[in-house]
Amino acid sequence: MGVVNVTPDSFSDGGLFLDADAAVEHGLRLLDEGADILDAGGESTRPGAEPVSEDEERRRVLPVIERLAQGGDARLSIDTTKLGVARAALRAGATLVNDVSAFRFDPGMAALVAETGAGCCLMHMLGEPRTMQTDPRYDDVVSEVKAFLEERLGFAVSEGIDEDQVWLDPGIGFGKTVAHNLELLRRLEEIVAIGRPVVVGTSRKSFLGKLAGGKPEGKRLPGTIATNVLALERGASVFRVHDVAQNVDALAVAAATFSRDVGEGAR
Ligand code: HH2
Repeated sequence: MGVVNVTPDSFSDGGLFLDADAAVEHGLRLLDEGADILDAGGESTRPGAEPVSEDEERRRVLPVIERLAQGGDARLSIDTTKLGVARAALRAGATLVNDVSAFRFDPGMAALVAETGAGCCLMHMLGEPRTMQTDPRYDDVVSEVKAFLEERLGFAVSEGIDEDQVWLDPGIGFGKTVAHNLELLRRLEEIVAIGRPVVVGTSRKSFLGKLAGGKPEGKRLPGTIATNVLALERGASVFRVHDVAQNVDALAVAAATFSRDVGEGAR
């Protein structure tokens, strides 16, 4: 899943693709690099981010989704917590709603997903973006995230969403310390055991910088790849990344190794 941030303030690429032409061009490049899904978002969820109005969010993402949808066979995902934005994006050609609040901020989102037959990704976050990194605490982060995701999956199904349409995400970096993120990755199998495809989003996140001696966003690709390979081995299915080409190569090699398929080149 390639990230298309149509925002001025995303933590690693804010302002680069705010213009619709630049965002579409970026999306097409990510597809060319091997992305199967493009995840377009018009509101940053970085720690401390200020909320964006619905009108502004629609203005940013809709032209991008409309134009990418005309392009052909890419699966388009809308990264939003707002019902109005999700509805407009699904009409414009998106088929997946990536809601980092897991339908908590707007419970009506579940009915929309049910009605349209879209897919959804439900992610764990502690509270909300403005405050989530203020001293996050858990007794057992993995059990608590797992219980949250099971409860949200139950809510989605009770609202009429086909269980097969639901993906789950432990929400790396969303109200978690470095130790919490590492524990979630180390014990990812426990989240996978819920039985739905698991999405992981470690790409360029700050814990990778901290673990590598204080690297800035642009230098966190090696850390991103390390976590994605590990997550693949522990059963993750979808990898949300900014740097598609490099992650695709790393995951292809890792996947071939895990299945002991040496591939044509090595025979
Ligand atoms: N992370 C971000 C945004 N959306 N969605 C899912 N499902 N999982 C994630 O881990 C996730 C997400 C944060 O990354 P980014 O979009 O690059 O930053 P920003 O929120 O600042 O735009």
